[in-house]
Amino acid sequence: MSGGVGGGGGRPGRARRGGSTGRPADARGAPAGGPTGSRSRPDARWQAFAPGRVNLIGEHTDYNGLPVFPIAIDRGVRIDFRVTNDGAVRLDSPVARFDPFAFQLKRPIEAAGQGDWSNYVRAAARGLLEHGVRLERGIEGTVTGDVPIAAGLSSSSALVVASALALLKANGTTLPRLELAALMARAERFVGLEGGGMDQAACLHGREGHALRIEFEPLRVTPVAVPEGWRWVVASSLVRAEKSAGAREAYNERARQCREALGGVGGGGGADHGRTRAAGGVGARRGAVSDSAARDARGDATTERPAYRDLVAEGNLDDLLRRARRVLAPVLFRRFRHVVTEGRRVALAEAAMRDGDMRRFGDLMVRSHESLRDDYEVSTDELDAIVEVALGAGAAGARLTGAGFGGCAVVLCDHRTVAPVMEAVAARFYAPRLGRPPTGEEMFAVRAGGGAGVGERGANDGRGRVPS
Ligand code: NG1
Repeated sequence: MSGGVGGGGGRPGRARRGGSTGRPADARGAPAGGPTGSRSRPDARWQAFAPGRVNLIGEHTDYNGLPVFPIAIDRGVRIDFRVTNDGAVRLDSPVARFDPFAFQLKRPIEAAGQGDWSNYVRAAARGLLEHGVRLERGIEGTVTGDVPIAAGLSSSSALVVASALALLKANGTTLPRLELAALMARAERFVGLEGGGMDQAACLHGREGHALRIEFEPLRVTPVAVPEGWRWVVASSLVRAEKSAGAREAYNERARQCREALGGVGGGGGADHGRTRAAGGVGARRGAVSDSAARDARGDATTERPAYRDLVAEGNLDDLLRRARRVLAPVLFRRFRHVVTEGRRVALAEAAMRDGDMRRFGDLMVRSHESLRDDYEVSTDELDAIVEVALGAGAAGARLTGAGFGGCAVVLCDHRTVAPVMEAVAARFYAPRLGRPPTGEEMFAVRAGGGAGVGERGANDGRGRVPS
């Protein structure tokens, strides 16, 4: 998100990991803003916290109705707030480029300009109101956080979810987590991204020490214990993946191409899908085929066409791909191949994690990256370089995480390889580009953390979680 919140000086009582500056970071990972811990909100009785996430495998599958396999991370977005009785939402941020804003819950909520961070809060409020939640009271407070922005770590959904939890608390009401996750996935589309439902579900269902298999239509979340000794490292490519701006079109184009490819393969096999028009371009039949996740997220009318899930479940993947190659233009075929093989890899990766087989899991991460690079075309030279250096230094697996187009890579190591891998990436990727070692905002180890919550500020347990 460009409009997310960066930095925050750490949550109260929470120790920062070594290497962190302890100050907020902008999307390039450089320290930004002031010493935000000093912006106290003595009148803020409440605190909402929502974590970012790192997707371990299952990329660009959620909006195609196929599973994903992320962890919620031990970094997130926090809103310290008090309740207002006039229905106003007034929020600020210690980060200079995020201007304070205000809007009224009792009037129609319009979008602010493209890239404006308030849109994520407006999206949450609109989503709740359209769902029939009565929001009589507003919130006034300060947003802080330590998820790097526009990095594919879902700072945007963390802000959406934290805002929703704050508004629900202010109005003395709650929603079941699954319902809220599906609702916020729809709501976040207000910013113009045809996204799936992974981020909001991961944020709300995070569990310490667990990865999350998330399935769609209906939304389901299954925690899977991360084996002892598995270590995750996140490394920024130093390139922003601005989903509220530049990367949005490329992302939405992929979603359109997937729908068109599905129409070609599922729609009887004889059609000339994409062969006579620019793939995913002006001629793409947007909305003509609605896959299950998109239906789930958008609440669209149902369609008789099979979903990706049905095609993958039909059985032999090679047969399916042979059929797809016959009927699809090359670009659409590659998009299709990524989606269906990635769906298969998620199932295999979950089995590898349950077996404690790091090598197998790592191999699947590498195959996922190759597919995202070659078939889905969302990687960058920088992401490829991080993956190559990490693997060369002994990592079990590495891949881009999130939508791509910049953002971060995630690397799987064991306790012995984590230090040499981080040293190699620092020396061979960051040093030539930055002329200095990376900060703890550019490369850091993450753990699978707990889910979002809201409660009294004093109830924070020191690890950023508050009771829901
Ligand atoms: P990032 O760019 O990592 O926040 C986006 C989508 C996800 C998913 C991934 C690609 C939103 C809010 N996020 O995530 O749903 O599609 O790309 O796997 O739409």
